[in-house]
Amino acid sequence: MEAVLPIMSQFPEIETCVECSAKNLRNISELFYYAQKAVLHPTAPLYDPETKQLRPACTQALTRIFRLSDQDLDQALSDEELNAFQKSCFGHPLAPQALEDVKMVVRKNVAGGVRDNRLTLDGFLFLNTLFIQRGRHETTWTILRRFGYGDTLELSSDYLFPPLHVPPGCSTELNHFGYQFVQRVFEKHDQDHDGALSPAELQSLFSVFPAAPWSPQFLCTVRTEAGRLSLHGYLCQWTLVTYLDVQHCLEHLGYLGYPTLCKQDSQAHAITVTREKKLDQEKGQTQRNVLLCNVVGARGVGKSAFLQAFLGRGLRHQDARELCEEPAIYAIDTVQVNGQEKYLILCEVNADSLLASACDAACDVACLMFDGSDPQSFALCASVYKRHYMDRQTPCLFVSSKADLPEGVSLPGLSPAEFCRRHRLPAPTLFSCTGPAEPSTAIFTQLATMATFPRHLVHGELHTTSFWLRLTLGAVGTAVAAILSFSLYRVLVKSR
Ligand SMILES: Nc1nc2c(ncn2[C@@H]2O[C@H](COP(=O)(O)OP(=O)(O)OP(=O)(O)O)[C@@H](O)[C@H]2O)c(=O)[nH]1
Ligand SMILES: [Mg+2]
Repeated sequence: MEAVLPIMSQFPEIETCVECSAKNLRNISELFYYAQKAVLHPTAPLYDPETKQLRPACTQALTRIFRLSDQDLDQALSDEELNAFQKSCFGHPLAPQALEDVKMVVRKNVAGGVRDNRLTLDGFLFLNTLFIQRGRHETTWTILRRFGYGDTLELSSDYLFPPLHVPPGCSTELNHFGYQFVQRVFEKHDQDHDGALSPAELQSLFSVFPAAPWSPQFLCTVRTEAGRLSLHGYLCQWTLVTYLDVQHCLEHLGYLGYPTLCKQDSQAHAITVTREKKLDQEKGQTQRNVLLCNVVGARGVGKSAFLQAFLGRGLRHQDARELCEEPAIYAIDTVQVNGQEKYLILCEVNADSLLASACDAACDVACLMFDGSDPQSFALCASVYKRHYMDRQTPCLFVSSKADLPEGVSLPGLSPAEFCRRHRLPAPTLFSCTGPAEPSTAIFTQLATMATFPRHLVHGELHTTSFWLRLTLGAVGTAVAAILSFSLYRVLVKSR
């Protein structure tokens, strides 16, 4: 042993030295134990033996873990938070005495390690240093791995991108668990409880990400309240990301610690993959809660203005001018369809690009926009319809924009109204973004309804009436069924 000690102090990377003998079977199991430990729970990535401090990457990872575990954001872990942390990492809470002992040790060794009987970040880091110095680095590794860190102390791609199978024709939505989780995160960071996140509060929410997950531009795609992000706008943003880019959504949920904090295998638990669109079309209705509407039209017809109008912003709205330096190509909000809330995503698509390339025109409903004051813009809309939507089952609505301006002189050929009639489409709807009041929302409800019941509205006005009739009958039917079942329930209760 004497011969080894100087070597050990010269080479700090030597973790353990065990004297053993195959002949006498001395320390054989210990040898394997320590060898295994050196491989599974190496000290080197965590701790620098020369400076006797945690390495920066380890401090960074533990700091993020601390922030995620600090539920009320008071920069310290209460007994409750410590227990929840302990439970998610090790499967069981700490005994009350053990909890007190831990705090006592920290109090003795670190000034400011315990504040108001709560463990601070300094205290938390000290505890982990102590584990490692006492050869219990597997404890720190367990914590790190439970929060998704791999051997290089980065969140592993297995953790950030768990497998999620999305067959073609299906879409992705956050489910009840997902919404509940992201709402909890919102409430945690809404420190002044005013129902909105200020830029500073948003910054604090983003602090567990390596970089801000959403560009500042996103405030342009959701409703805002005087430039601030309300819970509603925030949930819309999550819905949009989940729909458009589920891999990013999984990654973001991973950074927020979903699997650990919700005690699930992965954040795929928060996602619902919808059934194939073909099936929806066969059945004439969809179970999806998130619907996509392409807003297609020639340059300058008012597509961006239409998207902003959907978010309650007229042409001269303050937020639109302050937040949207560049127009966003998406807008998302909720719409009531038959008393049920649906998310509707509007996507601005330039008609030229749709005609020039084999660009994907797929959506749940198409809004074909032309400028009512410029009849020439209709031709492009009609071409897009014929090229992309005529043979599909996608419902289409022609919208005549800038209805506040005088109607343009009609050109020879089919008028928009005539075109729609020939193709058994609903008559063009007039729309305007100007005016002192918020733009009308009826058109967005109409688009969402068409997307929800694709087969009914696609064949035009005549069927529209019977469709609304059926909807009404459906609603009456539901009410009758509810009354019947209620009476039945009373009979059952009475007969007991
Ligand atoms: N009077 C009037 N002007 C409108 C209306 N909607 C949009 N505009 C104006 O029309 C112009 C073009 O509007 P945008 O919303 O940028 O049109 P766009 O289709 O997105 O244009 P591109 O993205 O360039 O293809 C702007 O100057 C708007 O102010 C409206 O309802 N009434
Ligand atoms: Mg635009």
